[in-house]
Amino acid sequence: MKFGTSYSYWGNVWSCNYCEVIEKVAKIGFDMLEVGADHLYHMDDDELEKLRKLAIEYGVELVANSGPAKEYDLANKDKNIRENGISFFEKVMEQMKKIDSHKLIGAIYSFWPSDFMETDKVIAWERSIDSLKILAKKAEAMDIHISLEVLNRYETFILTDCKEAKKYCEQVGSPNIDILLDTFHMNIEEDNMAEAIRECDAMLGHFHVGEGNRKLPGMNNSIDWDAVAQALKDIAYNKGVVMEPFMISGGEVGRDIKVWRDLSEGASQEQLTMHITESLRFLKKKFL
Ligand SMILES: [Mn+2]
Repeated sequence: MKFGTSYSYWGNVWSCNYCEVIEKVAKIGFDMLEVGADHLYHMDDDELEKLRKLAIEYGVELVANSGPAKEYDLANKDKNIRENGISFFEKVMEQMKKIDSHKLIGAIYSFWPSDFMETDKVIAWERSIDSLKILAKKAEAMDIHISLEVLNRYETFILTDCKEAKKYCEQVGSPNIDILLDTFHMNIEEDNMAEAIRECDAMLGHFHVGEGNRKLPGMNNSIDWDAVAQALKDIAYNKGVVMEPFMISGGEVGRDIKVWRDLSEGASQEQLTMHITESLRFLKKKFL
C-alpha cells in the first residue's frame, strides 16, 4: 500500500505551493500526494518539470485529483460541454505524463458538486459512459489509470454506491477504469463498508480515508477501521490509501466541502502537522 494525503490539508483555499507541500508530506512519511488536476492543466512545462523533479527527489508519487467544473461535465446534455470535458481531461493526462503521474481520480464521470438541475439518471449514464469510453482509450494509450470516485447523494446522482460503480465500470469496459471508494461517502451510503470493499475486489483502484466528519483517520473512530483494514487485507489491496482531511472552515475549501465550524479546534500549522503524523502512524498500524 502507498499512503498519501491531499494537498489542501493545511489551508482552506484550492491552491498550493507544491514545492513546500511535497517536502512536508515526504518528511512526515507519506509516499503519495494528491495534486489538483486543474492546477496541472494550467501549469507550463517549466513548472511541471520542477514538480516532476521534486517528486523524484522526495520519493513521492503524484496522483491527479479532479472535481470537474460544470463546463467539463461528461454527462451533460450539451454535446459541446461533453466535448469540452473530454478535451480538458485529454490535456490533464498529457500534463500528468510530464510529471510521470499515472493515476487520475475523482468524479470524472460528471461534475462536482452537482447542482441537481438534471437528474435523469438513465440518460446521464449513457452520455457519461460514452464519454468515459473515449477517455479510456486515451488513458490506455498513455498508461494512465482512472479511478472513479463514488460520492454520496448530496454531491452527485451518478455514482453513489459501490454496486452501481461496478455496473458503470463494466459498461465502460476498460482495464484502465476502476473505482475509488471513500470512507466518508461510504459512511453515508453503503450498507456495510467492509462488504462494499470486498465487493469491489480487484476493481478497487484507489481508496480515500477519513472519519465520518472528515477528520483525520483515528481522530474519533466514527469509522470501524478494524473492519475496513480486514476487508482491504481480504482483497489483498496494495494501491493508494489517501487521507482527505477537511478540518479548517472558511475559504473556498470550507465553502465547497461545507465545513461550517472549525473542526481543527484552532490548531496551528505545527499542530496540524502533528495530527496528520499521528494519523499516518495509526493507519499504518491498522492497515499493514
Ligand atoms: Mn474522496
